[in-house]
Amino acid sequence: MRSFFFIVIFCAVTIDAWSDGKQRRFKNDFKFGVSTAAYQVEGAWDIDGKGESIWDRYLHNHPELVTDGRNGDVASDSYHNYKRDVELLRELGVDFYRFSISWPRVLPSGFPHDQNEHGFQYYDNLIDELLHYNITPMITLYHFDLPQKLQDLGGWVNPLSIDWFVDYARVVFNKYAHKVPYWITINQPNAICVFGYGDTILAPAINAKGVSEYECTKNILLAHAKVYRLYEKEFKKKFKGSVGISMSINWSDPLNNKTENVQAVEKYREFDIGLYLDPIWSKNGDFPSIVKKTIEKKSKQQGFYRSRLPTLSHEEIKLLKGSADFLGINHYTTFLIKPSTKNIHSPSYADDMGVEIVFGDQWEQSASYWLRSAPYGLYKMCIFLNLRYDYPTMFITENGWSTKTGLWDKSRAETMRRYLNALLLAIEDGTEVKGYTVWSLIDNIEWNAGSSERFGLYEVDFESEEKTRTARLSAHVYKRIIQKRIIEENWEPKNLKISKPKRVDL
Ligand code: PNW
Repeated sequence: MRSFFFIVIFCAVTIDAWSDGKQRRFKNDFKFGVSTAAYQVEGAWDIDGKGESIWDRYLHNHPELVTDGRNGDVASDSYHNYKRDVELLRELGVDFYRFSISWPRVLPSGFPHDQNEHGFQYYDNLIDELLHYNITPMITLYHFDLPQKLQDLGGWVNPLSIDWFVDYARVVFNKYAHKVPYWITINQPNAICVFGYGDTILAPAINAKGVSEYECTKNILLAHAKVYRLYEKEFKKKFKGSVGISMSINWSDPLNNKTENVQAVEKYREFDIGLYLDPIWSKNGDFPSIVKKTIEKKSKQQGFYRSRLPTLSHEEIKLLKGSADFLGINHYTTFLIKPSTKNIHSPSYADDMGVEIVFGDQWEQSASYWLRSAPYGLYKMCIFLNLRYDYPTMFITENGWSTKTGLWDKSRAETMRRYLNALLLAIEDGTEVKGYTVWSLIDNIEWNAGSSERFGLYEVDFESEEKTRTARLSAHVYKRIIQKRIIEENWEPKNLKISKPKRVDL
């Protein structure tokens, strides 16, 4: 009896304070998957006719920027290991695999006149291997790796990029629309434009602050919408697939309840979420009016002759509105927001927002400086999106956790459970979410962080010739969740050959 009480009390404290301990279940049609991206896993950067991407160029020119010096030249070598990757997917029992196509691997110069059959062969093989084992492919058309040749022409700030992307998408749809039911046009437009054009955090590291972020945003959203309309018009009837876009949406809360912080977070959400989602999901379309007003006013004060935020024409608003079958959400963490006190570069996106991000030090920290575990944020984000966009159909296209090396990744397993619990609560409260995707299947090249931050359910031994993959604890836990469709708080696999370190290795 005593031990029974002990167990009850123990369970109650291990469940999050905001949860009620009730057992919830993922419905049978809820889909589980894992994700990777071409540059981060494929390697083979110049093999079999692949063209140079902006990430090849950027990290070759700046090896000093990569934390541990490991770039994507070889990465996890999925180009040669795709069969092993599919074995892992089978072992996990996932319903789908989200991966991206490297544009310069299939169209080395970016344009459709010059198609690389060897490049397509790789994706033919991967897709056929997946289908053979009943794993559904979910393809991201663009995950950060623009052909360098197109960057030489201005990349996403050139309005012609809209046509370039539509032409590329047409080539890929022609090849694979009959085999692939889920399409994501672009991964994280906000990250591409803010970090790649307005900063040096991502390639192409243009750092043209205050102007290029917004030009890029307009073009990339229109590129997405035109590809959506292309599929809708020419492929949808026949193949019945869905096309969405993946946005980076973390939750944000005020640092504390001071009015200034509450106002700051409201502004932050308009810039961080509204700017990218309103044109597609809001009733009236277009960019949020607060964002339009703020940038217009600031631009005038700064001596610009027009707003740095480009306008959307009536036709463009129409094209964008409703241009997605689902909202892909890459959700990792929660940020705390306060008005900015630092002197920041003006003009810039950060200056337009006028807020500062604080990383909540009450939450467990991953191996990435920006990533802390705050699962309640996933719940709050879902409710916010439901209210603002009237219960959009969603897919969690990324959620994950970073550690250092080591197979005993208790922090990843635990974080995954807690985020999935939060998702179950959000579903119970009406969220229309079709599936959940772990980032990532395997360790890979975490952009500038190289291999110093590991996101894989499977560890990759980058030193080994064959880039050996080994299941971590979290792989076993995810497999069990997929099998049982419930979260068991303290479940651990029996007879696991992973030796537990004395200290949990974060
Ligand atoms: C995503 N943040 O990027 C990308 O889609 C992946 O390629 C990447 O490997 C993964 O997340 C892990 O970083 C993000 O600061 C990068 O909140 C940073 C943030 C979110 C997403």
